[in-house]
Amino acid sequence: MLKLYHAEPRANSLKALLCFQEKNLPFQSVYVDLHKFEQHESWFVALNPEGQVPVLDHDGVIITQSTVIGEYLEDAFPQAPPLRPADPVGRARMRQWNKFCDEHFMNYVSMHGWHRMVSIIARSIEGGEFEKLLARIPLHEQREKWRTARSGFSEADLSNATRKVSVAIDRVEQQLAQTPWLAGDSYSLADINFYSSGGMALHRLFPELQVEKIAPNLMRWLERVSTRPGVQAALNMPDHTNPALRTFAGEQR
Ligand SMILES: N[C@@H](CCC(=O)N[C@@H](CS)C(=O)NCC(=O)O)C(=O)O
Repeated sequence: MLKLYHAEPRANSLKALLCFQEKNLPFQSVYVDLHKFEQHESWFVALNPEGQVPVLDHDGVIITQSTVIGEYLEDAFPQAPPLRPADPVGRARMRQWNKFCDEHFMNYVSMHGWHRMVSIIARSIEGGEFEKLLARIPLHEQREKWRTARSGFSEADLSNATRKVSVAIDRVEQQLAQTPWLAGDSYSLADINFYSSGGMALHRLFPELQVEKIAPNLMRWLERVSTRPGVQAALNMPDHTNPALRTFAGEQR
């Protein structure tokens, strides 16, 4: 049996949910409430010592890391619609884009997400309680991120992140001028990764970058991705985000 522990259909949770929906794989959905910090509770840390979603449980075998979950589903269920190019070059291109999304792009979009949304949650918690919650976070980097979300990201870091997002947009635009999908002729895990990591709403999240004007190929790609039935199905999964906190997340829809 396939069981996916995930939060709202956004970012890394969305990436894993999209793979299931695109491959039409039945799975049991287990919602982990990040607003209640369930990801740091001992039962969840026993599943994933990093205290983060998504987590896949396949007949008792635990797989973490959203990009790895996507590749795992490809290997374990080759008969379901493939999300990997058939040829080695296409697969290499797909993995290069995945690396780019995981190691660069996602972090910079995420900083703005944390600045606009998570900081509101962090500041709403009383100081002593906040320190107790921080003490439970297993990853040092994540603990620091929560702390910064409360104190505030610097303008210099935020504008550097915007600059990096702008570089990513140029890179994707150039690729999509040459091929219909990021890794070539077929829709793949690379498209899923870029879309979930923030590509789904760059034009709304960063209006100052004028994405609609400078990246017509990216906008056409976005239309093709977002109207896919698998994508619609994933986006329509329950969203428990407090409506007052949806300024960043809600705009992504
Ligand atoms: N590299 C991990 C990152 C997972 C991650 O950052 N998950 C976020 C949700 S998108 C999370 O659990 N955040 C809550 C926290 O870190 O406290 C992956 O790709 O799965």
